[in-house]
Amino acid sequence: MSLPIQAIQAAGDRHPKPAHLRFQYGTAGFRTLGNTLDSVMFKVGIIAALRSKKLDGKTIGVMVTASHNPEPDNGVKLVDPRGEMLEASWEGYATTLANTSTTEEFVEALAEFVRSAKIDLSKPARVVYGRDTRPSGPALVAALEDGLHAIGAEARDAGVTTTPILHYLVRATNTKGTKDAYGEDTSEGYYDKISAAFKKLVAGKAGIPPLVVDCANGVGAYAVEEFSKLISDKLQLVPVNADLTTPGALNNACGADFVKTMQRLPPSLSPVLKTGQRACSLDGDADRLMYYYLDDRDQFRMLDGDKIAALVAAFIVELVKNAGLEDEISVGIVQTAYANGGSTKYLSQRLPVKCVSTGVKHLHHAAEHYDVGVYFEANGHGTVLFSAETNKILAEHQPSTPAQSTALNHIVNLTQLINQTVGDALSDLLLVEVVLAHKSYSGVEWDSLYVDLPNRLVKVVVADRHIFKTEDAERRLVSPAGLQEKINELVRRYEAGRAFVRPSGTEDVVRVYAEAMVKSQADELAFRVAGLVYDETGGDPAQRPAEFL
Ligand code: G16
Repeated sequence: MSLPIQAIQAAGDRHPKPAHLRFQYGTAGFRTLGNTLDSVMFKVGIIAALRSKKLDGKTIGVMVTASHNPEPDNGVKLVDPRGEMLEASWEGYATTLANTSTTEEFVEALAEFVRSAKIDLSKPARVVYGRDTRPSGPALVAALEDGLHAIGAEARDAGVTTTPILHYLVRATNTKGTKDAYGEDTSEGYYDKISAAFKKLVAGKAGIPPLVVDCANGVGAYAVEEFSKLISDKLQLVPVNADLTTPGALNNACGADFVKTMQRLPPSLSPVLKTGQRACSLDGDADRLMYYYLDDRDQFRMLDGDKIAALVAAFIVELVKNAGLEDEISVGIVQTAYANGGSTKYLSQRLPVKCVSTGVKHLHHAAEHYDVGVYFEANGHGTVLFSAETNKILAEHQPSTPAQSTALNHIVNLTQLINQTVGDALSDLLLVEVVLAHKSYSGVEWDSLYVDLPNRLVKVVVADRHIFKTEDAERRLVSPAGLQEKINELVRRYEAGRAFVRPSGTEDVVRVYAEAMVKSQADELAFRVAGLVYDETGGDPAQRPAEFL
């Protein structure tokens, strides 16, 4: 069987590549201005179908989203059969195919790819796709559908949905009717599975205070509404920033990325949040979660991905011990260079901790090496993975006391509550609420697990971010040559100083992170390093941002 060249050619001509642009499958797929992505979407439809054929007709996911990015951006990423991110080698193929400049070139490159990747075209192609609420979404989905149709894929439209639900659907579809069945392969199945586990875990826990949820004016608002219908007798979710119609509102002065970067309350929450009350922010596709509260002096206190990891890991370790399984199941943590020095110190005194490059795909793979792998990026993106062996132990373990039996049940329910395919803001939110309810913690007790080092994140707009290359889990620059030495020289001048520079994989910027013993010093270090980055790339001195000291 061969490729339907004519159909691809005819449809491809309706989706020409903008001549001057180069696309790259980055940290989380292709991501750039939505109005430039038409050709990419068409090609991704075909690539997704080929990925499915390569994997014997397993269902592949396609999510159209730019997550935390501003509204004019959009993007697309592929989801592999177990709900995990696309295998790394295919990112390169996707980039090559997306950059073919004419339909003829694309068709030729496809034929060559099918040959070299040994794809059996007689296999079926199955794809499920969804999108977030961005206005550019429907047109991009239409281009994707053109690609899927041209290659004859069996496609299922999951509609407007969160990224984690799309990942769930992929895994649930592929495991349906097997011993690894993950749940009903519908959104309802997702909500039912998670809310049922939540209710079991908080059974008997009365008086959980209401939780304010900043939905970033994105698709998470729907998910909050759906969960509310199912769990409001146990936990009242109070949605704010659930405006899905005002142009430009998505992620604007709200959402998880705003909170993490600005380290302050979204202005829209000021009138809503009371002293001591906890609240949280989702991002535009509901895969990140940041918690926070106002302390007794009404100061903003942030509980980020590192704090979530510490809270959750300690809880699981305690349950494992109470279940009598501490000799059989161990818990490990995965972080990135953005993890606060305070959290790394606290966690590594208690558990094995590994540092990997930014991007959930890197964390996910590293976490798979633990019996229970807790991975969170500081930006609130993460989940917990239970290995197959751990699930087997949990299923076979015979508790010898009622207390052991209770702890075992709790762990089993956690495996159902947690969306193990990818970071999921809603599943993580319910997980945090379970732990807080069990520990009788307010934000204050949770926050006091360890003290964060003051830190600062800065974005630098440069002419070409691709000249920045890193090593050692992005903690050291190898290119441009000599820049790392200059950064080291600066860092040495600050007490508890640490800084690193890396190119973003989702925005056209270079990111600078710095921390130090005192906030003003962390800010100063970040801006000094940003100044070095700016100068290094030949930035115009007249345009140099004033704050880059
Ligand atoms: C994506 C990735 C995250 C990553 C973030 C920022 O998040 O899934 O793992 O931390 O981008 O990446 P970068 O610093 O390379 O821009 P999201 O929520 O935007 O999909």
